[in-house]
Amino acid sequence: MEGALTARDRVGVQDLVLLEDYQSETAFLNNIKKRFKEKLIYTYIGSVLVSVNPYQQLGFYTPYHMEKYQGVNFYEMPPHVYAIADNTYRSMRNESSNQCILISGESGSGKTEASKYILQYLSVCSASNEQVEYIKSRLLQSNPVLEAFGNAKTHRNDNSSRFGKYMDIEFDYRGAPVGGHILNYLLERSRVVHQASGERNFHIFYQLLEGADDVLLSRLMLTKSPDKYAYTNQVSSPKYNSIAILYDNDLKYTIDGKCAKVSSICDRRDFVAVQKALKVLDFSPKNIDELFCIVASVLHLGNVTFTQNEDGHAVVERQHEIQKIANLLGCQYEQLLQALTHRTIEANKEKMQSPLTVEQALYARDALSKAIYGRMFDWLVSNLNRSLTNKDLMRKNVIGLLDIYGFEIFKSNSFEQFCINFCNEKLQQLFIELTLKQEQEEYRAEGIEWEPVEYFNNKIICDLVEERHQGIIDILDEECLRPGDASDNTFLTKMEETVGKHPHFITHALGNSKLRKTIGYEEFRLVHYAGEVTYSVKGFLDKNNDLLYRDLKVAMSESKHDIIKQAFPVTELARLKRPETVGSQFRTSLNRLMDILMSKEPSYVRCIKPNDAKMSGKHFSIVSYNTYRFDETLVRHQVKYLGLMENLRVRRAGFAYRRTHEIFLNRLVLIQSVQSYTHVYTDVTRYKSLCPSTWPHYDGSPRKGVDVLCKYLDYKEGEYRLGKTKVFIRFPRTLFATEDAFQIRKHELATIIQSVFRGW
Ligand code: AOV
Ligand code: MG
Repeated sequence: MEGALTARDRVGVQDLVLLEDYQSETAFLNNIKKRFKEKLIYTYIGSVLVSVNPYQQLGFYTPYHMEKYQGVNFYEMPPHVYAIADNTYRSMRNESSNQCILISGESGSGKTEASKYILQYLSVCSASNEQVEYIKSRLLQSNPVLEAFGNAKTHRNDNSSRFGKYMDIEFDYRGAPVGGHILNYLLERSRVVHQASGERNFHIFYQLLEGADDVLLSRLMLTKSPDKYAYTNQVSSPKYNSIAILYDNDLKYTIDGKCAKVSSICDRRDFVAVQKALKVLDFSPKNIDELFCIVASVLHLGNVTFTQNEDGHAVVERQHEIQKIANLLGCQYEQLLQALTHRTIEANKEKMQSPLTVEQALYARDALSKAIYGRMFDWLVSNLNRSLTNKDLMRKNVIGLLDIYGFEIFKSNSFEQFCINFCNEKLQQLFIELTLKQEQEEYRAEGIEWEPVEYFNNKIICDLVEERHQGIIDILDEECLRPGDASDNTFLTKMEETVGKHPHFITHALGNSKLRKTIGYEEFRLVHYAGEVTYSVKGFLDKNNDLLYRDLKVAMSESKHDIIKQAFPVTELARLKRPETVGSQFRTSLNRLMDILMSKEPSYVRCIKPNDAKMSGKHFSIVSYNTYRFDETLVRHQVKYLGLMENLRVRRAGFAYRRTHEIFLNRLVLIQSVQSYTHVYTDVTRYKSLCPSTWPHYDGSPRKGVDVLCKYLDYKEGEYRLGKTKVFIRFPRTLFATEDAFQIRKHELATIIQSVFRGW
C-alpha cells in the first residue's frame, strides 16, 4: 500500500479528475508542479491534455515512444501528446469521422512544438507506401518553410508564430495520409518594417543573410551583416519591459536594442533546412530564386530614404537602391521610382501626378514592403497547398490541427495584439461551448442524469469586439470609412460613446480614478478572459485600412516575375469596391474557422508556460530555481483563465471517472512501481482479475462483467452507474480504495508465501 501511495504522492495523479480535492486550485497546481519536477509535463483532465513547457529537450519523443503509444488505450499509458494524436487518429478511423486537435495557450507555452509532435506522430503511425511517403515528407517539410517566413523572435518566444495556422491532414480509407491543406490567418505584417526593441524581424531575413553563399548574396546585392539593413537593425529607444529583458535569454543582444543573433537559433542551419524543404515541396528553382529576391528587395526597400526638395516634396536619396529593388522585383525602375514619390490623382477626369511629402513617401515605402512580404506569404501558402494536394488519391477523412498565435500582453500593445487576443477569445469560446456540450451529450447518450455547472462564458468579450454595428471592429471600420477628421482619437471617442458602459471596456475618460491613472489618454483597456490588456489606439486606423497607393500596385502588377505578378493581380486594379478592412476580414475568416472546427470532433491540448524567462531551470541559481522555473503565480493565472478548474468541475460534476466497460475490466492496478515515460510498470494486474467471476474465465458481455465486478468489489449504490457503453464512477477514492486494498492483500499474500518458504 505504501508503495502505491508513494508513487501517487511523488508524481501526482495523471488525470486531474482523480484529485481528491478537485475544487482546490492549490491542489491542482501542486499536482502539475509535482509532475513537472519529475519531468512529467503532461497531465489529463479527462480527455483534455494539459502540457507544461519544459524548455528543454526531453527524451520521450523517440520512435520507441511513438510505437508504445500506437493503438493502446488512452489512459493506460502516461499522458502524452502522442496519446492525443493516437486517440484522434483511431477515432477518425474507427468512427469514420473528421477530427480536429485544438492547441491553445499563451505565447511561448508550447503550441507550435506540440503541433509538430502531433504531425510527426500521425506521419509515423499511419499506413504507408511509396506514394504516401512522398506526401508525408511534404506535410512535414511545410513546417520549416512556414516558420522561416511566418515566425519571429518576440519577448515572449524566440520562435513565436506571427500568423495563425490551421492545417487539414487528409487520410484515405486505409488511414494513410494523402494530402493536406493549410489555412493561414492574418500575418503580423507590421513586423516587416518595425520590431520592438529586443525583438526580430521574420526569421527568413536573418537566415538569408547568414546562410546564403557568396554567389547568392551577390546576386541579391546583399552584404552579410543584418546591421546594414534598417529593417533588421532597429535601434529604437529602449522602452522595453524590464521583466522581459531581465529574464531574456539574449540579454547581451537586447540591451542595445538590436537583436540579430539569438542564442537558441541557428540561422545558417535553418536556412539549409528551408532550402531543402522548398525543394522537397517542389518549388521550382525559378520560384525559389524569386522568393529570395523578394526577401532581399524588402531589405533594400528599408534602406531607401528621402530628402525634401525646395518645394517640400520627397526625393529618393540614393537612387541606385531603387535600381536594385526594381531588378529584384522584376519591375520598371522609372515606374517604381515615380510611384515611391508620387501619387496619381484624378481631378476633373484628368489624371495628375501629385508629389508626396517625405512623410508620405516613407509611409508608401513601408506600405509597399509590408504588402510585398504579406502577399508573398499568401502566395507561399497557396503554393504549399498546391504541393500538398494529391489528385490521384481519394481522401476520406481529415484531422485538422490548429496552431495559432497565443494570447499576448506586451508593454505596448497595438492593433496586432488586439487581433491576436481576439482570436484567442474566439478559441476559448469554442472550448467552453464544446467541452460543455460534449459533456452534456455524453451523459444523455449514456442515459445518465447530470447537473449543469456555472462557468465564465467569454462570449460577452467576443461580442464586444465583433458584434455588428456596435462592436469595436465595426466602430473602427466606421471611422476608417468616414471622410474628414477621422483619426485614432476620434475612434477612441466613438468607442467611449458606443461601448463605454461595457463591463469589459475601460478608458481614461471612463475608468474609475485608480484605473484612470494607469491608462493614458490614447489608450483603452479590454478585460480579456486571460487578463487585462491596455491597447494604444495609435495606428489602429492605418493598420485596419492597410492602404497601398495604387501607383505602387500598378508597378507591381506589371512585374515580370511570377510571384509578384500573381500576388498583385491586374484584376485587383479594376475593382472599384473598397477592399474589406483588415479587422473585418479577420472577423470573417475567424468565424469561418469556427464553423470548420465545430463540424469536427475536437480534442484539446492546453499549453501552459511555466515561467516568463523561457528557461528550463538549469540557468537559475538554487535560490531562484523554484520561484522562476515553475512560477506558481504565473501558472495559477493560466490555470484560471484557461478555465481548467471549470473544466475539471464539469468533468467531476457527475462522475469523475468514466471508461468503456471493456477498458474498465482491463484497467491496470499499479503495484509498487512508478509510472514514467521510460519505465513501464513492473508489477501490474487488471481489474477483472480482482473477481473470481470475471477471471480467469469470463465470456459474458463487458457491461455484465462490470456489473458483477463492481458488486463483488462492494461499490455502493450512488458511487457508480452503468451507462450503455461506459461505467461512471463518482469519486476517485472508490478506485484508489480498490487498488490499495488489493495491494495490501498482495503484500499479505507475499508475506505468507515468504514465511512458508522460510519454514515458519
Ligand atoms: P507557442 O507556439 O505556444 O508560442 P512554441 O511551441 O513555439 O510556443 O514553444 C516555445 C519554445 O518552448 C520552443 O521554441 C521550445 O524551445 C520550447 N518548447 C515548447 N514545447 C516544448 C517541448 N515539448 N519540449 C521541449 N521544448 C519545448 V506563440 O507561437 O509565441 O503563441 O505565438
Ligand atoms: Mg507558435
